[in-house]
Amino acid sequence: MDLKQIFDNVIEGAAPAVEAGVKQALAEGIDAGVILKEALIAAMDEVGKQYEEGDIFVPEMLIAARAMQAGLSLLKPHLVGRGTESAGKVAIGTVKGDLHDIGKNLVAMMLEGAGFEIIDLGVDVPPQAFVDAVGKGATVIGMSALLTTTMSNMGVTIESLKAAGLRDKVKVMIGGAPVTQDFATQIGADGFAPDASSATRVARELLG
Ligand code: B1M
Repeated sequence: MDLKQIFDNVIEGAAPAVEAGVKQALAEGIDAGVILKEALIAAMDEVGKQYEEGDIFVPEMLIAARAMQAGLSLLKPHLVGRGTESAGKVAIGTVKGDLHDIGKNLVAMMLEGAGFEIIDLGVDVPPQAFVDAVGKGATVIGMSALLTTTMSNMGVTIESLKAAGLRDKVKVMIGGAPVTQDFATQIGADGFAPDASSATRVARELLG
């Protein structure tokens, strides 16, 4: 299976062809992590570039995202391990105003694979919902943001945790394309991860 074909089909938004390609690649023994990185994630990067250059618009971007998700769901069983003992409970969501969820879902999937229990708060998550998750036993709050206009809501959530007297009861990890370690330090987050596999490492480190 040529991974370039899966890459092209994601960009075209051809979900059935992406599914068929991913199935074939897996059957041929190509590593799920390689398919994810070289075909699916690489294609979304290209989609982002084309959008930025005005070659495609939001509908095309959305159709490509759906095709990516179709491929991702086939990879999930291969990426997620079978940990039995919980490594901690992570409440994860995309911050208020932001609807991007592919990266957040990928991070949740990798954390689940590493033995963490996941409370998936979804997208467009208001600060109070993260605060409420601490009451439901979350030991880590994971926030994702893809827009420069929504990343400030991560800081707002941290302030809400402080106001609720819960800041020292939970670790806060953040990530997403515009997020940096400097930004994490600036808003007082405990950890930053640039990608899904380092998110697992960071979550483990945060819980000692
Ligand atoms: Co949007 N979008 N989008 N979009 N979109 C971006 C983010 C953009 C960079 C495109 C561009 O201009 N090049 C741009 C943002 C510019 C900016 O803020 N400076 C943009 C824009 C402008 C918009 C709209 C405003 C467009 C419009 O309506 N005019 C709009 C906003 C809607 C909203 O949220 N309110 C919008 C809408 C959409 C769609 C709905 C069409 C769709 C999302 C579908 C979905 O998610 N279900 C979409 C998409 C697909 C993208 C791009 C093309 C791809 C995002 C993606 O899924 N990447 C994106 C361009 C790009 O990023 N190249 C773009 C793949 C994913 C695996 O990577 O999410 O970065 P990522 O996650 C990584 C890491 O960041 C990290 O790990 C992940 C895996 O390695 N990570 C974490 C993420 N979260 C983490 C959390 C952690 C740790 C690590 O700890 C908790």
